[in-house]
Amino acid sequence: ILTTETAAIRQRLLVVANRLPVSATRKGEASWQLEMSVGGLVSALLGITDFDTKWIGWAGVNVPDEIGQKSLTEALAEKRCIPVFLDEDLVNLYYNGYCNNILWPLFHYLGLPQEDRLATTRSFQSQFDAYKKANQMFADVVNEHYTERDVIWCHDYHLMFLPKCLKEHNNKMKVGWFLHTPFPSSEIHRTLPSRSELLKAVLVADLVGFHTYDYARHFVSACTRILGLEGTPDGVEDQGRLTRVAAFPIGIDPGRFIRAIQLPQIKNHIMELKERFAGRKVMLGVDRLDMIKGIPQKILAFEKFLEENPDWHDKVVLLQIAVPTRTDVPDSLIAFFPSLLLFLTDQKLTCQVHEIVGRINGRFGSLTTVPIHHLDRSLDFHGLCALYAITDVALITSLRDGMNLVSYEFVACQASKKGVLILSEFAGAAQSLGAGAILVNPWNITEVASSIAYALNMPAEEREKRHHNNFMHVTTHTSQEWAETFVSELNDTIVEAQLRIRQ
Ligand code: ADQ
Repeated sequence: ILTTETAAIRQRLLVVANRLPVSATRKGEASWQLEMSVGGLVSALLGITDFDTKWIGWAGVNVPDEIGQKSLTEALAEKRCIPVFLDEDLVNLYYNGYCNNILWPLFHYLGLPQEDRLATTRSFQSQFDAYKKANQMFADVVNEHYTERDVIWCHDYHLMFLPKCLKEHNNKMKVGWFLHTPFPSSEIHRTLPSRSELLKAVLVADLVGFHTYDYARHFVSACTRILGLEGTPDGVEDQGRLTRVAAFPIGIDPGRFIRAIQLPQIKNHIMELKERFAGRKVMLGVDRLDMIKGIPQKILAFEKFLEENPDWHDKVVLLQIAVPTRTDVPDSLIAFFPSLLLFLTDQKLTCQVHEIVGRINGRFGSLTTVPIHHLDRSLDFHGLCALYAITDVALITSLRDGMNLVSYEFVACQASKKGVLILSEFAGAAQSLGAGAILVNPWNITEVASSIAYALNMPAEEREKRHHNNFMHVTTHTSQEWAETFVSELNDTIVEAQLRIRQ
């Protein structure tokens, strides 16, 4: 019944994510500047047009006063966004603390912070309490805007408590939860002090989704081993109630990139870049500046390649674009939670990368050229497309990555050049682009260096074949299809559950 209804009307979709797709900057008491944010989730959801979509999330800014909150709510309404207002202390404990200091590294296999035991217990508990409180605040905003027949799609590790908060308020809500990061092996997840509470809160959702089958399998194992529940081919069962667990690999909106590189102004930009790097092969890395993206390891591998291949000096350039996205961890928080020092903050990572790049450019550069151009900033969409289009070899060496959309974007822009993709085997994308990419272990610098040599020397025929495989995948597994599949599976799951109850 539900599926017939949803086919007839454009279903309202409430997308709930920690961050809204726009960032707000205050320009006056009641005036705001809104800018699109950079990130994988935003890129993927931009492609969704089949639903009547509203976003609920934090606008990335502290707004303590009523005038500010009212004016920002109005400004965001025009972008179909609804803000959740979190105060500074809560953001520190919930976002910088529990989300980015505990869950993010743990889910990417970097483990828990190893600090003084007493401090861990104290800071861990306050961060976890803040996490639950923040999730409840997101739920309160959803409850305020919810109408019957809406579908609620909760996103990512920031909101693992949200399904529980929502269903406690209204058990009839249709709630799906999707994780954009890897879900680690149950042996890693079981080290988390709040391991059971988090799993139970997620299991309240009707549908739980991951990028790959492996992540889904790890989640089901965690539920069976830690909670003692039963894993079935469809998901996890608890006293007759099934939570459906499945893989929904994300994609991009390929048409947006394919159309962009045909635009006259981008074609001009492509010509300029080609002239600028004439006589040299271009290698490209585009990442958010984050430990998990393996930027230092990538640059060290490039250095090894230069060391071992003197013929390539002056004939190849690596362009590494790294946008800092989490620069707001304040010193006061670091003083309070020494654990933060054990993970390189963005600033420390930037310094480390600058130091390595400086050393390599000093070692292999000349008066006229350097082998690495490293930019710590975001590029606009057109600039990014032009760079993708002129690239001979894309180098993506994430130490772990839920999926990695940069690899997809690169492939979409390579219709004429048919460049090579070197891709970490620890990125979810390795499972979808494995047939076309050269897969590498990013920790093995010698292997990455020899893959660079292989990619640069690859015969045209092999390049074209590999590109064709990748291009077919990227253009048929789109973000639109990803969202439609998830939401229709969520609708079907609920219909099936209702039928089971009636029987
Ligand atoms: P991210 O970790 O943000 O996403 P990714 O999937 O690569 O990683 O997406 C990054 C996005 O930001 C891309 O659309 C890219 O174009 C853009 N971007 C990155 N650097 C940029 C720069 N310097 N300038 C401009 N744009 C830049 C998380 C998970 C991923 C998962 C996505 C989606 O960590 O594994 O693929 O969500 O689920």
